[in-house]
Amino acid sequence: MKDLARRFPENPLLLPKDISPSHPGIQVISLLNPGVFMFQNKVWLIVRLAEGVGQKEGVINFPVLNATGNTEIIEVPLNDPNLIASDARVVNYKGLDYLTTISHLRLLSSDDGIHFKEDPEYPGIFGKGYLERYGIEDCRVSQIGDSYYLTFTAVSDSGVGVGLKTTRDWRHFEEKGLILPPHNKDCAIFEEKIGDKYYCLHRPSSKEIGGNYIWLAESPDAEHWGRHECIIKTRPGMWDSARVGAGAAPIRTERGWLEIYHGANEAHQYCLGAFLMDLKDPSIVIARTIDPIMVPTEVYELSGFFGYVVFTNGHIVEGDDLTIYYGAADEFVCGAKFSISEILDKLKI
Ligand code: MAN
Repeated sequence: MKDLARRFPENPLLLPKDISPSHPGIQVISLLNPGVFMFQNKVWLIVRLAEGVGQKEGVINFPVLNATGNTEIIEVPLNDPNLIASDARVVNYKGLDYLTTISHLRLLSSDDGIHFKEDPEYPGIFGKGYLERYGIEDCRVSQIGDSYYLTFTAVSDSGVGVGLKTTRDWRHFEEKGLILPPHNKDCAIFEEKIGDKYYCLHRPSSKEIGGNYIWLAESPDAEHWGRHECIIKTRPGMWDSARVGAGAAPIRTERGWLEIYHGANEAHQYCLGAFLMDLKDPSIVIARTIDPIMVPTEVYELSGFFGYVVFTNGHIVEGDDLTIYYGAADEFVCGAKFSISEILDKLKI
């Protein structure tokens, strides 16, 4: 299917083998879903590294952080009747859910937006404490004034929620704790106030009544959130029928706040779409794309750790040019360019 994305010819920009694991005995399984920001005139990615141990025949391994903060590997025979392992990303063992990998975040920078490298002065950011026992994932970065707000998925046996840190220099971080409790993820803070309020998009989920929808919330300080409103739902029979979630911070355009979001169907196939919110009152959704603006089509999007996935939570805007960085097949980091006016033209009331 033809989409609106102009993929970088250099894709994939980063593969798991390009980054060293956090410690010996563990392997980088996937490199994915980078937050993106400008700092010191460079493009930076805050990339998710999902680590685990290579699979051995007849058993499944999954890592957890123990009470002392070290990674422990649990190994279970595949024929164990207490094991449910039908998704590459999660397993259920003795009634408890575990991830097959544990994620942390790494900082990489680039002068040209294509070649990225790590700098030892900016070390990795790891899950801390019992609410991040299964790791931290999929960080969005919003720049407000000279502060950067990092919203990320905090995963533990207590659930999946949204954590917040702030920084000015990427070396010292203020820990703001869990700002949205389980089950919640995909939180993107608007980069400017509207009136005297901060706004964010987020994605609470319900297994019973309700679903995986995009919500809007407001806050006096970008830390404490209230007045939640459900603004974007899944659409039966369409590419975004099972789940939808916000990408990076909404983009201010003349016509409204433009948000790039991911949607998945029941077969867990992830595409990207867009919607537009009113500039003064973002709870009003003015328009939404019918067809996806990006569909997995390339080999590196169709097969990998979890195939048929394009997922973005970071971008750079320069005039009409939108450069998104995205996770492909839950394994690689890639880049693509869009024209903002072309996306706006596809929006339907
Ligand atoms: C889903 C997937 C995984 C992720 C978990 C926890 O299962 O998005 O990649 O690790 O949720 O957030």
